[in-house]
Amino acid sequence: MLAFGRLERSITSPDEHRQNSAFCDGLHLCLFYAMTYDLYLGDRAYSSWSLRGWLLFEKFDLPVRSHFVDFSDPAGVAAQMADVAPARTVPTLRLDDGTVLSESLAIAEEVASRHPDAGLWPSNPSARGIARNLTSEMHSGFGALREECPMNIRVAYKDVSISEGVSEDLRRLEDIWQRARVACNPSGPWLTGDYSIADAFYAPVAARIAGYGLAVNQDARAYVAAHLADPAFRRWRAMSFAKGAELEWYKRDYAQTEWPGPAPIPAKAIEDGSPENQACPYSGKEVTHLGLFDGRTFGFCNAFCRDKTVADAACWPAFMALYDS
Ligand SMILES: N[C@@H](CCC(=O)N[C@@H](CS)C(=O)NCC(=O)O)C(=O)O
Repeated sequence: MLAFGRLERSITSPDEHRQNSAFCDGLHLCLFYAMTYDLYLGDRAYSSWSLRGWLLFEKFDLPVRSHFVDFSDPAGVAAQMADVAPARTVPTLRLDDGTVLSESLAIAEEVASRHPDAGLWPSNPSARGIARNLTSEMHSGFGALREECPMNIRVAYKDVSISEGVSEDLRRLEDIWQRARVACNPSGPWLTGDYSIADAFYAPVAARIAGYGLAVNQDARAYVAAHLADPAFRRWRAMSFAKGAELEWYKRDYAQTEWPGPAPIPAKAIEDGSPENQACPYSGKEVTHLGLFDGRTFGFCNAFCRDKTVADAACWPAFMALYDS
């Protein structure tokens, strides 16, 4: 388990992405909350396990109410999760009957069992076995990579020197990813066919390879690039810029470079201007915060909505529908 220099406080409100979505009106909101799961997550910039947990719901369009633990609070993670004891790490999932799951693998398996038609595991038995094996190996392995290159999804470093252990982890990743693709012959970029739990589990690995500029073979680079271009991954990363403290523990002294993912639409927050829209593209509420996107002004209902869009506008369908209209 990771130790943090400064630790966290209590649970925050439901995930803003969902909060600002079409779910958030009157009766729909009540129905949505009555049938959903509670997912406890950590800081988006740093919590690689939280990214996995969140992707399970985001990629497969499953209803969830997210609660964010604050990594910067001195009280610590476990103290903030008192209402889901004995869980003390993120992600943690509370089922509608109150059952608490605090291991990512158990969360993935249970959610897949409860939503058999959602496609969390491949339907082909061989591909499913390979996906399960890849997922299990990620859950228990790659210790050197995880230890030496903690996820810090906001930055990209260059000229990073790595240990023999990290190098061995990278060679192992190249090997198992390539074997999976040879065995499953996927038509797209993912390991075993359509995006599955296995890919969600390797998304933070891709973030580490990208963020630390780690050298991997061409096939592995293509797989990493697919994660960086994935709209759901981009939304998580965009939200990491909109909320969350900068934590010393994750900082490294390496020189920084451009994030190797798709370049965002040039954008910045602004104070004054005449927006093209009167209603926030996410909530439909009145516009109070402004952003400038490639010279055009758009408005949002709060700073989080604005800042996540400024960070990477193209990954937000509701905003792009407005931008392209
Ligand atoms: N085995 C857990 C690991 C989860 C984990 O270590 N999460 C980290 C954040 S990425 C955490 O909550 N750390 C809190 C702490 O160390 O106090 C899982 O499968 O999800």
